[in-house]
Amino acid sequence: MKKALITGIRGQDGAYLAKLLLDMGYEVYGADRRSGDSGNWRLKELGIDKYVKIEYMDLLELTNIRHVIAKVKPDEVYNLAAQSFVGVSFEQPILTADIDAMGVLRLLEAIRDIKPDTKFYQASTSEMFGKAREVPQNENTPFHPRSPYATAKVFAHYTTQNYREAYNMYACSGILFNHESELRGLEFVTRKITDAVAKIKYGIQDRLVLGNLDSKRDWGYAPEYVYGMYLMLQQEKPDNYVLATNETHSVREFVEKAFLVAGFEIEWIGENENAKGLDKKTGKVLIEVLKEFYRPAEVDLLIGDYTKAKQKLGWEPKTKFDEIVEIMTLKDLERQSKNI
Ligand code: NAP
Ligand code: G4F
Repeated sequence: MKKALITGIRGQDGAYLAKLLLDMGYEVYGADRRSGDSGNWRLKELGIDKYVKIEYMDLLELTNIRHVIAKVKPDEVYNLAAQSFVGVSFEQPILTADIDAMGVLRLLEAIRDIKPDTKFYQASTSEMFGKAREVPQNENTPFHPRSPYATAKVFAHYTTQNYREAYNMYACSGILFNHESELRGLEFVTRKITDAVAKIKYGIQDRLVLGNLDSKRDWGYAPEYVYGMYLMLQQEKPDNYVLATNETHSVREFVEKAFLVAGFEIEWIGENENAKGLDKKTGKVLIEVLKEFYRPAEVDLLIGDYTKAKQKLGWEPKTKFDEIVEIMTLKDLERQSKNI
């Protein structure tokens, strides 16, 4: 039985990856920084909270990481833990760097010292491309990070690559474009939208307040992306891979589609920060824009080229934009109808 240690087990990707590996017969250990039982909702929704072995581990604490690596002796480590919200990284840049950059170095050092044959996956991100130098972006596109989150992730990405080259460790980096699901955190724009649409539908919320409606993302479906992470660790040699859909859509399109799923047609008036979205039938304002939700530096357009993952891993995205919006909105409508 293979042993996997997943950091960030209680996050969106951690939960889906734990389910996938358990289904494959792995013994799954989850690193948890003691966020309490309320943080267990994803593992509960997937029905796996009883099957994951929890180890208390915080990426800020080197001795703690060393103890867990020595105790579990994992075959594979998937490092998904991060301060993963770009917006907050502008408010907490030092904490973000400590977790997302130095935390990875701590983890890699512990593995190198204690169990160097461990296969390691690092959760890199399309945010590293930032003010993108080319469209679409692939594994060789230069980085131009636009947030403290992205600069920390660039450090972690190069550190992972360096441990591969310097110490011959099996260390992979998955450069994943945005991936969403019913288990996405409420702070991210997609789930913020689908949750609000459902609450508006059931009269619990009056309107949805957003930032930049015109930024564009390459949104895929999270369960498919965690399968890509697993595939990366099953190859003969470690490498970097982009996972994406090669399609891009704006926040505005996401809003329109999600409201449509709930039976509202949106009509826009005004531009940029003065934009408003009205219910075409009643004229009621359902969407407003607030400067507060804009970022000091924005990533305007992301679109990924997953050719290498397709050729070398046989990985391809299946669920595309319309279906993702529908799945997420229907799930939030169901949650509101049951008052969950
Ligand atoms: P997420 O839902 O925000 O989960 C992140 C997890 O990291 C949370 O469970 C959190 O624990 C944990 N964590 C935070 N700080 C920690 C610390 N100091 N020590 C230990 N654990 C800590 O993120 P996600 O969407 O699943 O993303 C997984 C990873 O992929 C992240 O590294 C993210 O940056 C990266 N990524 C995500 C996407 C995407 O679109 N989802 C795309 C590219 C890359 P608590 O539960 O205690 O808060
Ligand atoms: O949903 P977001 O917060 O995701 P973002 O910044 O793209 O980051 C996510 O994907 C990355 C992969 O590229 C991950 F590395 C990262 O960990 C995270 O999972 O914002 C998406 C876009 C941004 O351009 C933002 O400015 O939506 C825009 N937006 C507009 N209004 C908003 C809002 N974002 C949020 N969170 N909230 C708003 O009200």
